[in-house]
Amino acid sequence: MATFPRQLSELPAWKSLEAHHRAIQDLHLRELFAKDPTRGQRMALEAEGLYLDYSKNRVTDETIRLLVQLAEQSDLASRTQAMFGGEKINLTENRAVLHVALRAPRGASFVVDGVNVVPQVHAVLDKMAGFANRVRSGDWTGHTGRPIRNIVNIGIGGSDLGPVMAYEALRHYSDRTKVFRFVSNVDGTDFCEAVQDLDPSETLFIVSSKTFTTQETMTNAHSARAWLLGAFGQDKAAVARHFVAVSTNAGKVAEFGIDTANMFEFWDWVGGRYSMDSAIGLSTMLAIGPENYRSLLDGFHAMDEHFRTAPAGQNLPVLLALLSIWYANFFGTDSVAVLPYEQYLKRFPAYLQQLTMESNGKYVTVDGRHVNYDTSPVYWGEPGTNGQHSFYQLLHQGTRIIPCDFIAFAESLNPVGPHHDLLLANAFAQAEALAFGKTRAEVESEGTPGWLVPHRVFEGNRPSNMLLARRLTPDMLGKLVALYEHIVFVQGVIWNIDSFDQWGVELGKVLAQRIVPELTSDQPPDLRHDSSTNCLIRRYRTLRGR
Ligand code: G6Q
Repeated sequence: MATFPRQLSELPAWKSLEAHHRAIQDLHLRELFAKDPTRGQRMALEAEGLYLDYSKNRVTDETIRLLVQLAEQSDLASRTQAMFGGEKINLTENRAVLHVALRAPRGASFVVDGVNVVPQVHAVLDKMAGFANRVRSGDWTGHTGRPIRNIVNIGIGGSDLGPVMAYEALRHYSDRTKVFRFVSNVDGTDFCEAVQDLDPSETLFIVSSKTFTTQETMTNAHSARAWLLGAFGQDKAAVARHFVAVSTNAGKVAEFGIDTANMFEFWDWVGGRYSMDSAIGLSTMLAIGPENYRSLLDGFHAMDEHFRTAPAGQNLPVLLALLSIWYANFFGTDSVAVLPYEQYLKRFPAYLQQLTMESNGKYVTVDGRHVNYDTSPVYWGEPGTNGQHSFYQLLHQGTRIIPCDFIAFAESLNPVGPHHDLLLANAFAQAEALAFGKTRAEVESEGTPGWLVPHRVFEGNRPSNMLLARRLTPDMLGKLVALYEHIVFVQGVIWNIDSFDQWGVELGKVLAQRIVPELTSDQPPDLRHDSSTNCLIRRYRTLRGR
């Protein structure tokens, strides 16, 4: 695999964008809309049932033209081909990046090391479906013959955030007779609270871990096993009926005591944060059933195809990635607010935080140089309208510009009274207010006393995207997630970084291991950290009477 000896900031399109930014940075959205009454219709894009209004961005047609040039000069087309072609584009781990194969239809072909992986993908999906149907129908029973009513996913990071988000997002489609819980934190409270009202004889644990060595997950899995065995008089035979695993590591799964017949496999070409549609989605399939799960995968696949084939200027992920780069690298903004006006998407911002920041929070290029430009902004957010009563103050009148992604649906899954029209009115009104603000003249014309006027003026010119779809379905969730996956990919290509490794996470996994014995040893340990860490360890030991 070749490296890419180019300097982003030396590309002609980058230089042109710098000059263009100087020329238009003070243009106000009010002027842009006044000059072009068709802007709202023109600067919109629809693909796969997802409508994007990007007219409230601080861009002109020239900006978009130059950004598309930047994508071209960054070899986006060939890098995209390399990903879909199964090349080892995760350079630092020497791995292919083929989450797109996870949602490929039966009969498609994605090749890794000369092998078409799609049949393996479907073999696992079929095995998952067989298992899910047995659990959902009550045919799979626990140790004492009782059907499973509670499903607890144990996993962390990529083995947790996707499943949690998808369960919450698709709750409307889920089997309401079952209880779903998710345990991730090594803090014992997470596990204890998750199981405190559950009957062990009706509880199934899914231990989800790509490596099956992650400290948090293995600690929680061992506590779960102890909890279960405690209820069954230490009868180890119970484990096989109450534990299944999702992993790439059959050896470790067997060592834990889980029958590998009840292990659902995935592969090293699926990164943790790109794995919610692999077997890591077993809890999602148990919740919504295999057919809805297939529809989720079809949604992902439809967006993959759009991304792979649409020209840059009409390509949703490419355009959104380019706009994010426009703000992060030329306006110097350092965060993006993701604002779903859909309660079911309450965990979507948290999910996106890992996807975006673990992928693109990097300062070294693929060829090992320090970047001389910013990479991923901080992604954060809360569902509307709650955010409006908290941090939107800063979005409207703070000193920083924070580009916003609004996500809304025309139809509610819970149509009750006037709620949905009110919800959507709020989403549209917020985007409008951010863009156009409220001028001094407007505030004065309302009879506002002079001293209060500055406080009530809104400068506006705050950019946002509005994503609007008909309804939150499994298919649409798949499209939305794939949209952001590909946004992250395009950003990474342009920033010339490896979006698929996570050395920062690996560091944390190692560091804590060294301190554990220093906290627990009977004898005072020989501490060789810095004075702050040494002091904290000693104080903890004193507080714990050690
Ligand atoms: C994701 C990261 C990380 C990972 C967790 C859990 O891309 O690699 O968040 O998912 O560390 O790892 P395991 O699935 O191996 O337990």
